[in-house]
Amino acid sequence: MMEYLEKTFRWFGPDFGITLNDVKQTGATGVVTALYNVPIGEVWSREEIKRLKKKIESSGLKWSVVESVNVHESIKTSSANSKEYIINYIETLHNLSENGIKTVCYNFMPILDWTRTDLFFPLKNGSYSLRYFKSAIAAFDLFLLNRKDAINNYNSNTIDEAKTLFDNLSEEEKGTLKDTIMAGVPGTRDVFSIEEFKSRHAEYISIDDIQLKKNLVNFHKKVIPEAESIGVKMCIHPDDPPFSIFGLPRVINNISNIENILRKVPSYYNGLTFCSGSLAANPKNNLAKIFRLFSERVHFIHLRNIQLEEDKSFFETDHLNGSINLAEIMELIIQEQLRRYSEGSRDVNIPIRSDHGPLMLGDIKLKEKFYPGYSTIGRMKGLAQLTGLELGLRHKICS
Ligand code: CS2
Ligand code: MN
Repeated sequence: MMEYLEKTFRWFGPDFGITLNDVKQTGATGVVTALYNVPIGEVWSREEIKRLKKKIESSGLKWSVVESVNVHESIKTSSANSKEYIINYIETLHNLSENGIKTVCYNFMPILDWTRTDLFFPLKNGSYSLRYFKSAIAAFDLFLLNRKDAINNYNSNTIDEAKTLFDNLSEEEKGTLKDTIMAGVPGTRDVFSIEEFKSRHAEYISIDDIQLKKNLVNFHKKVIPEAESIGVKMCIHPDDPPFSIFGLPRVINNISNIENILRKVPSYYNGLTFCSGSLAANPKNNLAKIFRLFSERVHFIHLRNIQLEEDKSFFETDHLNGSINLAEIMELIIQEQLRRYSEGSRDVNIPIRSDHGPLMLGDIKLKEKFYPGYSTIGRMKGLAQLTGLELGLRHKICS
């Protein structure tokens, strides 16, 4: 079976260090992108989608996946104007579908997208990656955000560690920590101010995991039937990290929560983005088990590796080194492809991308250009490693 995975590369636009023409050299044939200039919640017009699609195609690539059509905070908190935002969301899906773009990734994380405490963490080989260090989160929460209930979210060890860490930071380092944690949505250079974050946080005062799940299922009840009718495969991205931060709820974070939520609106079009790096940050998550359970509804794959440190801390590593056995996951992916192939499915070439990559070699001096985690060479290396892994395993499985 020569049905390879569709290799893709996330592209944030020309201001983020790599051109579409360059993407072709990475080995990717597909582009993962979004209309980053449209404010979250507004409709993506058919014309603007068409324009970007044309640009991608004129470079000899395909717009494979949208990542992300972001969900407006009003939908997540189910506040007064959520209905309008859901209507807008559906209209965007229609406009994408009319342009032939049928796979849409999104997430349901309150306020922040992925969160890290260090965007320039040195690895042993001289490259840099991203780190999430629990005590640094606690230091920010307790001493910069000064969140009222923060003290209840950490044990005394973490609080002591956070205090020592904070006391040793210069004013400049405190600013960097704040800007790192408060980084907004990928593909923008926005950073929340403490005040803005606080006021957004206040919107979640009465929203616990149960309520957030309800709001997500409600979103699915409205959106998935529409997506199904126009053939758009929705695939939710897991929370990163997959546990509560700053007392905020998180619900796409483990097997039972994901199952519970996806089961409420059972549809092929209510799918999952399988992101190894996000899920693995909770060592209780069994990635192979999660993949097996949802494999039929995995419409998009993010592979990257992390090294788990002490409880709830981790840093990102090269794709083939770290706490995750990506060979095991790749084998399951190929088996799922075989199953789809034998059923005559049209979705055998599942789009995959190297999710993040180390900042390395010549990219190090260009670091300001890239969105953190999204430099060119490190992701290209990751994609090449994954492609080799796929080729070797496919040869083994299929011969
Ligand atoms: C990324 C996410 O950290 C990650 O795993 O893939 O930032 C992802 O782009 C979004 O959360 C998807 O909506
Ligand atoms: Mn991901």
